[in-house]
Amino acid sequence: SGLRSPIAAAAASSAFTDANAPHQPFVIGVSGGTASGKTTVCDMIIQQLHDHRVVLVNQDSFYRGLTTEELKRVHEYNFDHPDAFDTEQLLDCVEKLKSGQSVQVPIYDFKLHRRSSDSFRQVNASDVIILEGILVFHDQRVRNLMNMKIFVDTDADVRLARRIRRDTVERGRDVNSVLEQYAKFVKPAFDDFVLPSKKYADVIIPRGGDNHVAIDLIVQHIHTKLGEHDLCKIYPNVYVIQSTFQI
Ligand code: UZR
Ligand code: MG
Repeated sequence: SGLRSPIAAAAASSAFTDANAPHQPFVIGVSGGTASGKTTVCDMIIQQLHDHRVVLVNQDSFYRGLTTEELKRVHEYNFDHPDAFDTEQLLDCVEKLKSGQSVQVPIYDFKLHRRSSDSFRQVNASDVIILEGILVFHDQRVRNLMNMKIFVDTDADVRLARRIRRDTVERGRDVNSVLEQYAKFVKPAFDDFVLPSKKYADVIIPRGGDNHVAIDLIVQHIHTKLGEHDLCKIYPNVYVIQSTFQI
């Protein structure tokens, strides 16, 4: 019968390992101050990863709905504090996605400050999971699920200008209330919680979505990582066998 080729041997021995089990998705965390360009960076990464299944999970989806009492004093509510999010639920969702299960992500309404009571967004298992939000690096357990952490670093004046435009146009606010909220909550929370979490980043992108070179580099890296995954999946023992066979 003769010697089998290393590849055939690898394929045969893979029957004893779980070669058909899907590899774990690659989890990317994208953080940065409000209106820094996080969503734009994520969209650009997703566009360039068109040959892979990518899902985007936004930390905003995990805002706790406000109680009627809190709604009466919405101007005193701190949406930029880590406690404004249901981090346990976020953790649970990302853990499930990482293990290949699909999840139901809540739908949050920025105008009503409430969660939709009857509808969810179904998110399916995929190759890449991108977790985006101002405080996704805050909780160590969430951080530990990430294979790569990106911090989008944009000047505060640029962010404030964008924030004003976005909140008035898309989220139904008036300029004065946006500025008031910024001074009272957004800026202090950035200094206390967001900026200190920058130290956990693997990559810091200056100028956000304008930085095409940084995004190209990141996408190349993800492609390399996913490629390694795929090779291990098809030939889980190929490295061992290559070293024992004389070709
Ligand atoms: P991004 N936010 C609201 O303005 N209203 C809500 O009901 C929930 C959140 C804001 C929040 C934070 N804070 O600065 C921003 N305030 O959404 C985060 N004030 O969103 O990462 O897209 O900037
Ligand atoms: Mg955004």
